[in-house]
Amino acid sequence: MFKPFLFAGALLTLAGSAFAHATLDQKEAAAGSTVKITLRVPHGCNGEATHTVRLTLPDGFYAAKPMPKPGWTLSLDTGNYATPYDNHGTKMTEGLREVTWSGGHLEDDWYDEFSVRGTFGADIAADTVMYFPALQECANGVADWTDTSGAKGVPNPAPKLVIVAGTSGHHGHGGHGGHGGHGANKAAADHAMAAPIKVGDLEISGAFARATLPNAPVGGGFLSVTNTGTTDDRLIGASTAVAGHVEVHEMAMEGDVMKMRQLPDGLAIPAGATVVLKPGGYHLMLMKLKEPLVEGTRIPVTLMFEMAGQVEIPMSIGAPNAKSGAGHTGHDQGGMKHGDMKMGDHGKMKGHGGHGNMGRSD
Ligand SMILES: [Cu+2]
Repeated sequence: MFKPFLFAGALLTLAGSAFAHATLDQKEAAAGSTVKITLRVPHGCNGEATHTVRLTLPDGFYAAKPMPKPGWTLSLDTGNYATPYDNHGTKMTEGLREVTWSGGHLEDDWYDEFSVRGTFGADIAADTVMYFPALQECANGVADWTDTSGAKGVPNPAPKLVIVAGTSGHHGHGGHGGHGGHGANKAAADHAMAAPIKVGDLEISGAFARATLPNAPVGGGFLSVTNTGTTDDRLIGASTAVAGHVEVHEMAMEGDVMKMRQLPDGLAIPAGATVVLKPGGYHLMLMKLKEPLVEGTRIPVTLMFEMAGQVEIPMSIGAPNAKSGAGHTGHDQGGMKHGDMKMGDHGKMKGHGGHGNMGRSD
């Protein structure tokens, strides 16, 4: 399960571009239409058979119903919509957000489809891209299709379709005022905050990083991991295209000196526990940044866990002094933060070069 070569850094995912991607059968859908969307799964996880398929539904895709499949067990996650849906005068505030088909067996060289029917919001602007991030789980690995950046050439693009203008008007839909113009990125970002991303027994939420100045050598990444299982796990590494490499760090006061150091064995995620990476505490250190982290954007970050394997998550870039992600995860993200350190303290930080921009003052 543990694959040391992942630490090469440049390798973001096992599912390289040599493989066909998981995609949607539908290339577009009309705003306001009720349609079936179908995830096409063309291969397994690096040769392994797929036993579980997870499909995350985007904001703007309402009143969804999954299609059961013989041989697979359905499980459903419901939650609040970021933008409530006015269904002919009835305000709908929550619904299906993620569908999991598990316990199946889809060989690497087989093909299958997984469907959900739902309604696209009538007020979604034409040309909005709707992403349906998907994750395949196999005995030892995963194939993730969760990159919603829209960037060309990423190895694991999320399945998507494009909204086209509705053809037959709004069917009497009224009261849509007040939330016009939510673009795909915002909807996806809201959703990334709202729903935890799951890999194995782990649930990851509230991932964010702080915006950096141009030419800043490093940035800090933060998130919460909840281990819902009965087996201890460990965050052993991470990678992202925008950083030369990523380290798992802890930060702690030693006397009156703030020390930051790499955790050579990774960060334990005990069974049943939630471990919070936050400013001033544990964090992902994005080293050798290739470009600045820009507030309001997102970067894909691949996390590697000893037991659960790897998963790619979207990390929202917040303000330079952000204390938590844009969404509310329910966790206390307060407490000591980098901003609590005076700039002068940074000179005393031991164990790293090039961390001068980490603890920019609030
Ligand atoms: Cu650090």
